[in-house]
Amino acid sequence: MADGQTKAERIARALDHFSIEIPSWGFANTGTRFGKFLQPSAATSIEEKFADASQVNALTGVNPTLALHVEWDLPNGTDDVPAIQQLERKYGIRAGSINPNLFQDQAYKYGSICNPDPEVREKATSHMLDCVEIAKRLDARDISPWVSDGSNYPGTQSIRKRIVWMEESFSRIHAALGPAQRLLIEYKPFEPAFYHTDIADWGMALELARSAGPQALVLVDTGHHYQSQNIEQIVAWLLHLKMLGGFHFNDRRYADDDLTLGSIDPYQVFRIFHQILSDPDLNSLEIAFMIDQSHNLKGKMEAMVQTVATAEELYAKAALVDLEELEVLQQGCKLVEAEECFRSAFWEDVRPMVRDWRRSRGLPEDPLLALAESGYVEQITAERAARNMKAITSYA
Ligand code: PSV
Ligand code: MN
Ligand code: MN
Repeated sequence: MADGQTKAERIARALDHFSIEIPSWGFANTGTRFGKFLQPSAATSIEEKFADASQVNALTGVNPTLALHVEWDLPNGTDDVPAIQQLERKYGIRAGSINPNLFQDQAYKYGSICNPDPEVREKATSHMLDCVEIAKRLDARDISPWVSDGSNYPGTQSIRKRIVWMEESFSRIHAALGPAQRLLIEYKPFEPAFYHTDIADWGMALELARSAGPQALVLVDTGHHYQSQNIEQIVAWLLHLKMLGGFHFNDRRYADDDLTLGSIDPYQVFRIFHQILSDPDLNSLEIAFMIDQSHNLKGKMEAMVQTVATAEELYAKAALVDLEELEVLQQGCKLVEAEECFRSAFWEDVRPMVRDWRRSRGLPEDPLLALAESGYVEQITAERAARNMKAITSYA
């Protein structure tokens, strides 16, 4: 490489600074609007989610935190904080981003912070304020709301008024943040709303973040874009503006499919990582890498480990782009040479070097194989099957 480092050294340096947060909901039974196929080994309690996360981290070493969804994981709000702290100690996993739930309560039928009813807006805002308090007590840095609000038919809602209501709510949340906390605003073009969504794209999220205050940033969920949208360009802009707070990583073929990372388009993830790794301020970037996927059919544990390993491999590939050489080629408009320089890193089979890195850090070199050999999935299947099967019966 132009900087005198071997490929293996480059990869080791990159992976030593790599971590990715796993979502508690990735271990629970999930489905589609057509139904759920329950899994006998799925987690049905917050303790089981911590146990699963701890096992994933033991195999990969790069997942020290667990994203929590407040309604699902702390149904009693701040009262549940001591129980979470106990689980943190017991399983050696810290609480990660705190996710408000603005989409399930019946009160949110016509919106949460965009609801025309001021009482509902207040309820949603006060839920987010509770989330800030939960995050403070858990020493969690990021509060990451996804506002599912929108409308299904033209003319049925005032898009303009709803912008103002969001601004009002987010500035109250921002005012409650501690000095080290951040508000990460996620966008999504459609679903559950099918005509307009109040935060439909990165421009809207960016403006809302700016109007909320300096600790508000944008969260990019890779599944939340229209077909063929250039996500790495959005990432480049947010990096340029210093407004990129984090990612929800998953893959998709059609819409917000929440598939395992890189299963459909690994080159896109590589291109996103390249934007980050080529940022001139790379060493001071604070970008939360998080997974947001749900596995209806793949085993929960296997899917999570597979995604983490894929993320490491794609990050390692992106670390191999020879930035100095690429810059010269770009500057000289050497189109084919520049493209080849760029994608030869993508074609490189980094798996042997990633395995070496894992071994040198005392980790299993093949975490998926190690999971299979550990017997963990069989163990949790035996422990949890009865409860999950009961759920299957009651579901039918
Ligand atoms: C919505 O599609 C989303 O991406 C948000 O991040 C939610 O918090 C998450 O999925 C779980 O439903
Ligand atoms: Mn998401
Ligand atoms: Mn999503």
